[in-house]
Formats: sequence, C-alpha cells, structure tokens
Amino acid sequence: MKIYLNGELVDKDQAKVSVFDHGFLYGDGVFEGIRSYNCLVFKLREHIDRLFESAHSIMLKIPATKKQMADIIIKTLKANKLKDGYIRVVVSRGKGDLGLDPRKCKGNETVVVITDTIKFYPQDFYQNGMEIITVPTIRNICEAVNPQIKSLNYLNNILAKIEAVNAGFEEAIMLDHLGYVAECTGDNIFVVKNGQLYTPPQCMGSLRGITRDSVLGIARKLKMGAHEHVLTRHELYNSDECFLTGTAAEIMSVIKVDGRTIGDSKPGKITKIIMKEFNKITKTDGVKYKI
Ligand code: PXG
Repeated sequence: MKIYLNGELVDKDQAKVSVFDHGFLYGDGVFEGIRSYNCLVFKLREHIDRLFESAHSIMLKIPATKKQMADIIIKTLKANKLKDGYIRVVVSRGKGDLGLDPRKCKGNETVVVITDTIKFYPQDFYQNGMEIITVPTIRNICEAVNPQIKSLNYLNNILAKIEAVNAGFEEAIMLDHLGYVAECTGDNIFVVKNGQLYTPPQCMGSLRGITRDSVLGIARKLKMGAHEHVLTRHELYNSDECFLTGTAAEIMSVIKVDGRTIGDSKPGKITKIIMKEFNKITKTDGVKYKI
C-alpha cells in the first residue's frame, strides 16, 4: 500500500510522522473521510471545500491548493489501484516543540492521504436496521470547539462511542448542551414523520455532513418535505422512520432508539427510497479517475 506523505508516495511502513507533530501531541489538525465508488470520488469538491474551511477556522495553512489536493487524492487512489476506496486526508500543524504554540510549527504542516477499502457495519444492519442509544456525553458546543471543524481532536465523539459500546451498541446519539438531538459519533441523523424529513440544524452542534446535504438534495428533487429543525428525544422515539447518514455508514436505518421501537421496527419506505436514490448519485456526483 502506498501512502501520500508530504509530497511523496511512500510504502505503508515508511509513512512515519514525528512524535513532535502537533497532530499527535495535541490533535492540532484537520481531516476528511471520503469515498470513491467505481472510479468516481464522491463529492470530492465538497469534501475539499470542507477541509479548507476547517483549516481556515483553526488558522492552519494547507500547503497545497484545492486543485493540487484533488490531484493528490486521485494520484494516491491510482497508486493503490482502488476503484472503490475510503480516503482519509489528514493535515496537521506539523512538527513543533512541546509547547502548544502553533507558531513553532510554521511551515512544517504534515499532509497525509491514506486510501484503503472500508467495511463499516455488518451487512445485516443495512438490511434490517440497527438499534442505537443516547449517551451521557454531549456534543461539543459551538462556542468551544465548533463541530463544523473536522479536527483531529475527536475525543468528544470517541467518549460517546465508548459509552455506546459499553452498553452493547454500535452507535450513539449525542445531544447538545440544551438536550436537543445533535448527531451521532460519525453520522448525522434524520427522522421521518408523516412523510416529511427532519434533521437537526447544523448550528445546533452537528457537523454539516456531506451525506446529509446529499439526502436533503434528494428530498428536494423528489419533492419530499425536508426540514432542518430542532429534535428532541421524544420526537425521535415517536418518529415513523429514522436513519443515519455519513460517508462511512452511508444511509443506515435505525429501528430502535433507547429501547423504543421506531415505526414497525423495520427499515421504512422513505428510508429505502433515500437509500436507492443515494446509491444512484454515488455513480454521478463526483470526480472520475482511471486506474
Ligand atoms: N458527524 C460527524 C461527527 C462526523 O465525523 C459525519 C457526521 C457525517 O459527515 P459526512 O460528510 O461523512 O456525511 C461525520 C463524518 C468513522 C468516521 O470512521 C466517520 C466520519 C469521519 C471519520 C471517521 O466512523 N464521519
């Protein structure tokens, strides 16, 4: 496997970063998770835009243009002959000293692109839906670390994941500081009620997911009502359908939340339509490459 590291494609064993890298010492950096489907990098422009926005917010200079970053990603996919890949782009503040002052790292930014395959949830979940729970750890508040920044500091989400796993579940619902539903540890959440889609507004402490935006686009195209609206657990429990969206998970039906059955405990009709339409756009909405 070849990894892109600071201008070069190197073997996996040679892809090494300094222990003084502030990405390692402090989680000081940003990342993206992207998928390619049959030689098409899905929503590549949107992912690169979000990477640059995350970096801009933390005043991290990415040592490449957006076009160069897209070329690097495609070059890495080609080097690994991957038609269907999972791409991890990481840009960290780079090597500094033991203090957290980012000025010490200036000009040392680390750029890594890893391309691999991914198998996320068991196939059974995609057919029959999954059960999830709400966990005690709340999502970071915007005034602290804004969830829009896809930073290398994912401890907030990891704590929630640990709580879910400890309780015997694979995914957790995180609430915001007001008790409204924010999102899951690596996915956004939607409910369907009376034929209308609802997802929490991004200002309420959830990442503006690219899969989430794709689903809102699909709903608009199909003339379904889709709303960004605050959601309480009560509304989740009493929804007709519920599903998660994310690059890794894609569209995942949820059939039980905190022990409450959702709808008739099977992937819902609208969820299935969204899954089918999502599958269609993964064949068109992105940047093609040849291997
Ligand atoms: N919320 C959070 C907190 C995320 O990290 C999403 C929502 C979904 O966004 P996209 O743009 O992918 O639709 C994400 C992104 C993993 C993993 O391995 C998941 C994500 C990122 C990195 C790793 O679980 N999801």
